[in-house]
Amino acid sequence: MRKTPLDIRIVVLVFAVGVVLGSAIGVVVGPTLFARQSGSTSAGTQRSHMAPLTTVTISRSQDVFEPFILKVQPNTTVTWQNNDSVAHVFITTPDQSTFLNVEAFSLQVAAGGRVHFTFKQPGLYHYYDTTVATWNAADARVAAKEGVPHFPLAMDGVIWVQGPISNLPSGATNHIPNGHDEFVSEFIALRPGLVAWHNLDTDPHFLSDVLGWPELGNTSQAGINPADIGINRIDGTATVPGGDTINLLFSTPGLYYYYCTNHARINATLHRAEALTGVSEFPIPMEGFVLVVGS
Ligand SMILES: [Cu+2]
Repeated sequence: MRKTPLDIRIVVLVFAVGVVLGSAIGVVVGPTLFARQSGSTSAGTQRSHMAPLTTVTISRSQDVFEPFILKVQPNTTVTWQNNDSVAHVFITTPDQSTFLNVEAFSLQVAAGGRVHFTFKQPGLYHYYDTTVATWNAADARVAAKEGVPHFPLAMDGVIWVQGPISNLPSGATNHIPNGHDEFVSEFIALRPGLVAWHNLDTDPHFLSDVLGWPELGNTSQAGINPADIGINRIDGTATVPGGDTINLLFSTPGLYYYYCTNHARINATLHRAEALTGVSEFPIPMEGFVLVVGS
């Protein structure tokens, strides 16, 4: 027991020496190398289960971002590691709001290379690869180009920067347009409260969690699908005059990723919803996100 204060003093001394040496090296080698050095450190430490995950991987010949959803804290530098044999170009979607794509980015990463972006503002960032996916402006969705390895899954991804967002409502609505197998808003954000989904389509639609989140067993990813929303049926106009509405209470803050079990299925390897053949918006999956931000 008596050894403890001594150990702390040694740790403090070692830490102080490290800080002094570190700043000296930083001054000598200059900011460019220093920045690159910190980037490779974060990529290296993410192998540990306890370190926050900050890297998105592009595997060879897959044309998907892994993980599909990455949660980070503000001021985190995210690295995209391109293990593919071709370059990739990816940008945020044109969809912008107070919580979505607050800081737009456009990045390019060479084959075998890596690229970084530092996220300062809390919110959601939805991005896609412009060479193997397109932006469908009518649906405001990313769509996969035919022939990609995981078709109908598109090469898109979501970065969730956790933190407070001002002026969020305490309730929200979404609906399913008549004749469309999709939710009109892909992304919704609110303080803990009710979200109402109204079905203006003829046939029934369902809401359910996409299973498998948080993936990777890394505690830094906790908060993605923090509570089970169950399987919720919303009857269409063929059954209920005017279509049915369901209200779901989101009391636990987090990012909820859901899909319609009637018009999409879960890809268990990538933990994503993929469109079923024959649905109206194919290859766009009937999926959506609800961001619940606590105070
Ligand atoms: Cu549906």
